[in-house]
Amino acid sequence: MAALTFELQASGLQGSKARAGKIRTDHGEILTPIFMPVGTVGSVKAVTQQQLKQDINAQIILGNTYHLYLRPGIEVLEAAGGLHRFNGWDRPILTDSGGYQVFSLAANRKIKEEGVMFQSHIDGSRHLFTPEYVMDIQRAIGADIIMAFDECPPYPSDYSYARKSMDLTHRWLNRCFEQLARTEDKYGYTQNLFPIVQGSTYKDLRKASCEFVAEKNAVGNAIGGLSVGEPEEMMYEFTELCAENLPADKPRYLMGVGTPWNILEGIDRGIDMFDCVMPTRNGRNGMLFTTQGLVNIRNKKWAADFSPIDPGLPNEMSQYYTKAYLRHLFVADEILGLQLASIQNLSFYLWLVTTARGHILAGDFSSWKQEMIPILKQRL
Ligand code: PRF
Repeated sequence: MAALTFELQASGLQGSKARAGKIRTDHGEILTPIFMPVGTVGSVKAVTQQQLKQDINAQIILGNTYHLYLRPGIEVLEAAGGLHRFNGWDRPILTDSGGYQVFSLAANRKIKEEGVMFQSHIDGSRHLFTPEYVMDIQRAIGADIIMAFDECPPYPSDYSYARKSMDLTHRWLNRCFEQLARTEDKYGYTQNLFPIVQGSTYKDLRKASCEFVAEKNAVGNAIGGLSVGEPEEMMYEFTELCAENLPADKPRYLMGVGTPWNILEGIDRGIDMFDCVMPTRNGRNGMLFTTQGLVNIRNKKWAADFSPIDPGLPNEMSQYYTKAYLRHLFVADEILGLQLASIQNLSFYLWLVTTARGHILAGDFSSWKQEMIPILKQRL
């Protein structure tokens, strides 16, 4: 069918680089800026697809090549007719390439020109991920947006390692595009490849990587290698530098970011897409993100607080249940607690980007952001 397109609807108001736009895919539209809930193994943990649509208003979710390849495996996914059919999510899906997970999860990994040899974190079995194979796997998973196979160097990395790593990521990127051109969309809809900028925390490398990536003229571009332990200000500085050096008419995706204030700062610097495990992972640990600030729901102070979980969110769940009840569920180790906290946090993240979009279109994003950030950071 049709390649992904991006329509810019507003940008550059009040001195901000924030943009509002519309991405079109064969599985529907995505209004940007957007946050994408992470569904690593094809499931956004503790949340049903119905809740993702009705309560959370998710427009696109993530899957992960490394995890889906190990379990359930591409044979099952192919037999199902792709991940959309398998998990029942009929809106867009983006899959990360597994590069990042191979580095963070797998054992005994060895990086070579050819690709990465690693052992599964599940059963120790040996595998080789090459850029070509990772494209084939993502074809089989059937994501609408597939990510290039990259190496994400740790922070800090010395200059010489960062440069070698970036050059390898670039050579792998060429191989990703070649493999994609040699193969066909698996399930009748278009699968779109996003390249990833690397270059660690070196300005000249980042610029060179943006230039290399921009020349690919892909339908969207990603920034990797940030939010890996560097100071927040440094992440913002490099986000800005990369956004400035990537095409303005294509969506920009900042991978694995971040806190609510990181997201607003990213939007302000021209980022359109975000993903992070934080709302779901922290939610399962009892940390809530709300329109009023941060809540540790296990805290005794909520024991008899019968106010809604989040009076500022429009979704029914956040209005219907009380903080006292949710605290009780956590203290009693009830699985419903994990569900409600995950829905709260994802609803909040989607509210945040949707509200940001409204302010970008209204032309007052900068002043709204300045007002919001201290509220989002405060501990209730
Ligand atoms: N590369 C890939 N996935 C990622 C990252 C990256 O650098 C990051 C870094 N924050 C998160 N997820 N492929």
